[in-house]
Amino acid sequence: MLTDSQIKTFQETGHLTVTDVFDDSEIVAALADVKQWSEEFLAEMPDDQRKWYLEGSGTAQKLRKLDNPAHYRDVFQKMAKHPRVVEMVEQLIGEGVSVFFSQVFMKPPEGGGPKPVHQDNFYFGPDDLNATLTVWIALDEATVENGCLYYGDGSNQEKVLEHFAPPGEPFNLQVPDDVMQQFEMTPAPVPGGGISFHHGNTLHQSSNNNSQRPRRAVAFHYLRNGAKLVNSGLSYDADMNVKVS
Ligand SMILES: O=C(O)CCC(=O)C(=O)O
Repeated sequence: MLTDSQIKTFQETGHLTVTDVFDDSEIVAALADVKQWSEEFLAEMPDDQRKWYLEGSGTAQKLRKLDNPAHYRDVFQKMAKHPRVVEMVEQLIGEGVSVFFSQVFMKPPEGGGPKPVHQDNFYFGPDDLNATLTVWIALDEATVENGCLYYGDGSNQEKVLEHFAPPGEPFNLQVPDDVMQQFEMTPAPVPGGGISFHHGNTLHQSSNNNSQRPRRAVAFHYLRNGAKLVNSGLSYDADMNVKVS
């Protein structure tokens, strides 16, 4: 359960870190599943999806993400429905929630590239900007060296800003440089098994993995039941929705 002071921090800064939510055995099971799923996915991936899911070039190409773990994989569905997580999510966006989209983000050692500065609500386009919440769970310890998230404190109080996608990268929606420079981005390291929560309007990014260690994380994107995605920057498949409470 979140304290009043944690809820205040979330409301003021647009994000909140909570450590020690998942224990070692839960994280080990999640990482084993990521490994198995990645191998299956790579073996079956159609050519037209390579650009979306792989990064790097030639033989150094690496899987950068897996979509909808909360829908496809039992271990992740269990994490998304973990009573402690659901209680905290409901404290932040209200009772009765679903996960409409989820992603495993991978940054391999000395190879995982950056995620540019963006607001999730530009991607999602909800009719109520306070009805979405991202729960980002560190599967490895996330540090400045291996590519933790950075946040623009207080940017949750901004409107949804204009974003653009660089040529050939429709998945990398981002705010223009002059807008980005108006916000100081501060790192939010998270120990393995901890959570970084962020509001849909909070500007955030992650940097390269410059370390010898992987940086893997799962993000569950919750929506309060009854709210709708009406103006999404990308499309979200309603069949992937997982009702949580
Ligand atoms: O894990 C990352 O590097 C990016 C995560 C992100 O943008 C998100 O969870 O909204």
